[in-house]
Amino acid sequence: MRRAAFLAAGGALTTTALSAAALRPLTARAAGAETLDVTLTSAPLLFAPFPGVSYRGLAFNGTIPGPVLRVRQGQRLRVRYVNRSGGPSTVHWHGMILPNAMDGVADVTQAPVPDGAEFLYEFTPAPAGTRWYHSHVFPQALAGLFGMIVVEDPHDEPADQDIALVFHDVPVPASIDSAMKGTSTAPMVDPFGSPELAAMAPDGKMGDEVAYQAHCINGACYPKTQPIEVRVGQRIRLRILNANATQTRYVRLAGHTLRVTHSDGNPLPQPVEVEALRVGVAERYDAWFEVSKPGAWLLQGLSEAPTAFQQALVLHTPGMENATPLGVAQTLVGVRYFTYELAGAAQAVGTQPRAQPAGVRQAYVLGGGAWGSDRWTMNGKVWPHTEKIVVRRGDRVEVRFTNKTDMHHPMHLHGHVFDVVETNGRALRYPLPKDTALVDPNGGTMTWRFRADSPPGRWLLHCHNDIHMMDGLRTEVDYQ
Ligand SMILES: [Cu+2]
Repeated sequence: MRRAAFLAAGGALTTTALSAAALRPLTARAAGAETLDVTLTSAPLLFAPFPGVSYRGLAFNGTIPGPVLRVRQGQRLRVRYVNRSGGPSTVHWHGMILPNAMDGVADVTQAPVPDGAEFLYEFTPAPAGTRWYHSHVFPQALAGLFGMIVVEDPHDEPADQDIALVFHDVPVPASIDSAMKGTSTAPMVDPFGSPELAAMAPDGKMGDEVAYQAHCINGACYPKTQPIEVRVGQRIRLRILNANATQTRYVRLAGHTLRVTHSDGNPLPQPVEVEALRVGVAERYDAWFEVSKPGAWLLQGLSEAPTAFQQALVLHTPGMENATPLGVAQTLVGVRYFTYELAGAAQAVGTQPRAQPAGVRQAYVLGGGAWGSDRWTMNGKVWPHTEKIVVRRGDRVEVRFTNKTDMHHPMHLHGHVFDVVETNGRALRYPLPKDTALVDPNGGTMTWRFRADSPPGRWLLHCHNDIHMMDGLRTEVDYQ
C-alpha cells in the first residue's frame, strides 16, 4: 500500500488511541513539589506502529517516543536513569544549559552507564521552552531512545491546548550499518515502496543514507495516529520536534496558517506567520493556530528531495471525527515556509552582521561525504582531530560555517543558546536564538554568536545527523 493510498483512505479513520501512554505527561508527582522525580528505564521494545512493520527498537519506559516530561521553570528535575538497553548508554538533555557533568555525552562528560546500572541526572532545567532528551550513544537514538521535555514558562501566553508532537521514523536496520560504511548492497526493504528510497539509491544501493520503513507521530503511523479534537475559537499551541536522525521534515496543517513563536524553545524576536514549518533534525518549533470553523484537517509531515508525504494526524472539531480530512498537496512550490531568512528578516545578499568586540573566532569548512565516503569533515579533519574552540568564561564567540557538501548539516552546540546572525551571505536583522541550525548545502554559509557564560566544561559541537557525527563531523567548545 502506497502512501498516496493512505490519503485516499482518509474517510476510514480510526479513533483508536495508540499512543496515550507516550502522550501522558509525567507531572503527577510534580504538583507543588520543588523537585520532579522521574525514573527513566531504557529497554528493548518490539515496535509495531503499522501492520507489516515490526522493529526491534529501544524505548524509554516502554514507549517510542519516551514520555513527555513537563517541568515548571525553576523546578528541579531528578532523573534516575535505569539502563536495561543491552549496552552502554547515557541521556543527553538537548537544549539545556546545565552542569557539564549532567550533559550525558558518553566518554566526554561522563563514562557511559553500563547495561544493568543506574545514573542520577539532577539539574534545574533551563532555559524555558520545548527541549528534548535522547541517548548520546550511537545508534540508540535512531533505535527509539528519545522524548520531549517541556520547561513551562509562566510568562508565556496561555493556550487552550498545548500539544506535544514528536515526528520520528523507523529505520531499516541494515541501512544503519551500511550508512556507516558509506556504501551498501543491503536490500532496499520498504513495505511502503517509498519514493525516497528510489531517489537515494540511483544504482540500487543505499549509499550513505539511512532508509526508513515507517513514519510516525507520537508512536503511531497514519491513519492510526491519535486524532486531536479541537473546538471552534480555541487557540492551540503545537510543540513540534523532529526526532528523525537524518532527515528534514516540512510540517503543514491543511486549511490553516501557523504562527511560529519559538525556535528550539527560544522566543523568536518577532512571531512569523507561515504556511509550513521546515524542521531540521533535532530542531523544535512552537506554532500556534486558531480554530475558526468546524472541520477535519490533516497535519502532515513532508520529506524533501523528493517531496513526499510521510506522517500525518487528524485534527477535527466535535462531530467531525468521521469526516474525510482536508489534506495538502505534496509540494513546497509556492509555499511560504519557515526559513531563518524569513524569521530573521534577512538583509540584502552580501550584507554582514555588525562587527562585535574582539573575541574568539573560528571558521569551519564542512566537507567530505562524497558518494561512498564514510568521512564527514571539519576543515578536512575528522573527530577527534578536528579543531576545538577554546574559550574563557565571558568570551564572545563567533563561529562561521561554509558547507561544501551537497547535504544540509543540522549543527548543534551543547549547553548554550547561540544567535544565528548570518546565513548564505545575508545578515539577519533579528538574530535567531537556537541550539541547532541547518547549514545549507553547496556553498551555504552561517554565522553564530554566543557568550561563553555556561558552566565550564567540554561542550560538544556537532552535526546532529547521527551518521555524519559518527563519521567525523564533531568538535568541542572547551572552557579553559
Ligand atoms: Cu551533517
